[in-house]
Amino acid sequence: MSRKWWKESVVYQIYPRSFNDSNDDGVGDIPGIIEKLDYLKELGIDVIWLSPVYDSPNDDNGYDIRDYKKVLGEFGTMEDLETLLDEVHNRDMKLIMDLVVNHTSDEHQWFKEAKQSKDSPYRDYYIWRSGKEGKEPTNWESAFSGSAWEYNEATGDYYLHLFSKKQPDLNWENPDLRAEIYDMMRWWLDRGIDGFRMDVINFISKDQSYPDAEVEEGKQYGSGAPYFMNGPKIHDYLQEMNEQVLSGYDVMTVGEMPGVTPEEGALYTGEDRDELNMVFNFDHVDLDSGPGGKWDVKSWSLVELKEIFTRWQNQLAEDGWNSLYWNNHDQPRVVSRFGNDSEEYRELSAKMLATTLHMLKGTPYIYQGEELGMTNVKFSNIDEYRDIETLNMYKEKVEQGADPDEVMEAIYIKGRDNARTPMQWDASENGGFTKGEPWLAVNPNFEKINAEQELQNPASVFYYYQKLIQLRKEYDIIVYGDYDLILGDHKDIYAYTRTLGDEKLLVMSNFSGEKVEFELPENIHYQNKKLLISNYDVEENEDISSVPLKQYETRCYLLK
Ligand code: TEU
Ligand code: CA
Repeated sequence: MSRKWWKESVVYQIYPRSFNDSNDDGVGDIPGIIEKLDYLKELGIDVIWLSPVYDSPNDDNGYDIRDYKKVLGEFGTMEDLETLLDEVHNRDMKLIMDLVVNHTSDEHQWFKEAKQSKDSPYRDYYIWRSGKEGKEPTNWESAFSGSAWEYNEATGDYYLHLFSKKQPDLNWENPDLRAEIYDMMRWWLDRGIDGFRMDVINFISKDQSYPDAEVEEGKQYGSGAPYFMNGPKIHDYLQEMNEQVLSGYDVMTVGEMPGVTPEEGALYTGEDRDELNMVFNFDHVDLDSGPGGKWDVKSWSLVELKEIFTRWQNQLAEDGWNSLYWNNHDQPRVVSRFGNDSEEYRELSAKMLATTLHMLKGTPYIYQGEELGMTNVKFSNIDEYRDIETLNMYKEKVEQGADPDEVMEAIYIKGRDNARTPMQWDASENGGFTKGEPWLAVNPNFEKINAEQELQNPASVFYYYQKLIQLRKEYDIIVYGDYDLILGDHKDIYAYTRTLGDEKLLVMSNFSGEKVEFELPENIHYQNKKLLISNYDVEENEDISSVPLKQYETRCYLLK
């Protein structure tokens, strides 16, 4: 397996709207990010992934781009972005940008022209179909509720939007559109950015026959996913993009891919296939979703979680590379989801989850605030929420007669605004994020959970993440060692080893709030052991053939 800088890196995701507001208008901005680069350097991360900062009407907080080559006024100027890039590079870090090319905003110049007439030169940049018997061309549901098709008066037909109706899908069948996207990518790479995170990039090739979806009884729309996820030409497009753009630069790429399987993941990331470096899969974050989708919340089991990670670890063991994440701007906070956010166990379980993830084989991603153990939020009124997915879903469900309190319960568990409340910098008003009115309220627990307080406490979650990142720099085995699951059937313990040469890492994590006994499998032999990290105090010479693990305890040993 070849050595690569992006395999040895830790990535930190910034959601700019919620990171740091430098001019107190309530919205995070690029100068605000620059102010905090020393904080990120202190944490030790290598790469920053910046969620979209492009010009946008913000129907979906920047994932609806109006102009790919312009910075959103609220966030600053192109000059600010250039300064950011320089300042990141000055600190020996890298910056990757979000590439959102499955769709644009409906306010993008291309779409404004395309929708005017069937003869527009941009018409074929988007996906148009005639209605069927006065209805939409297919019965596909949009990710943000309602039909995935919108009628356009001027042309008398419908355009496809897998997300909001202000996010029309681009037509990748059109070579001119593809050339235009590649051009735009080169334009950014020539400015010195270090790669891309590619939004829903496995959605760009659609089945050209546009079949109807299966629809559950009593429902109007169904999931068109089988006809656009990992579609027929997806590998052709990614290989073309690689050949025309990426191969000319030493950059990293990670493709966000809902519905990707480990087998497909191996194809997307295989070294000789020249597509992408990594993908984000959704298997572990779909674990608590029932058959009705993400809002159909169900309980999860550790055995299943281990199976999912292990499947990905094994499938990409020889060829390909994993990305490792618990959190991003779309997911609830991990400590509330797979840990325990009570006062007693929040920090312990946040550290346990971090260890479990960072010691797996792959490139770890940290989402802003995760390094502080930030939690989910519960706003009592739907008006306090801002996320389009949450708001549309709430409206639709309540109109259909659902109990609003029950809908709120699902939002508390799964809503995207859990991740989007502003960064908690200190205990001052609005957690030090802004002196103005924040665009989304700060989580009221900021007085207890904030960066300033954690930077003063050597036992904080922050310094624990710092140590995990440091260990990766010191021990090759953390990056390149082979993964093996142990105690796979244990319902509370996630344990595994990593092997490189004659060394082994041993990771043991108790996911439960009970004490449990860890029994070391007899086939694991060693002469010396060294404790690399733990979230409780541990006797260095303690015998580990049998370990009474405390609540949410985690340990990582190096065995020789
Ligand atoms: O998300 C794609 C996606 O499929 C989901 O994670 C989505 O956020 C939704 O929650 C499904 O329930 C990406 C971006 O990360 C997301 O923020 C955007 O809203 C979306 O694409 C559209 O660009
Ligand atoms: Ca601002």
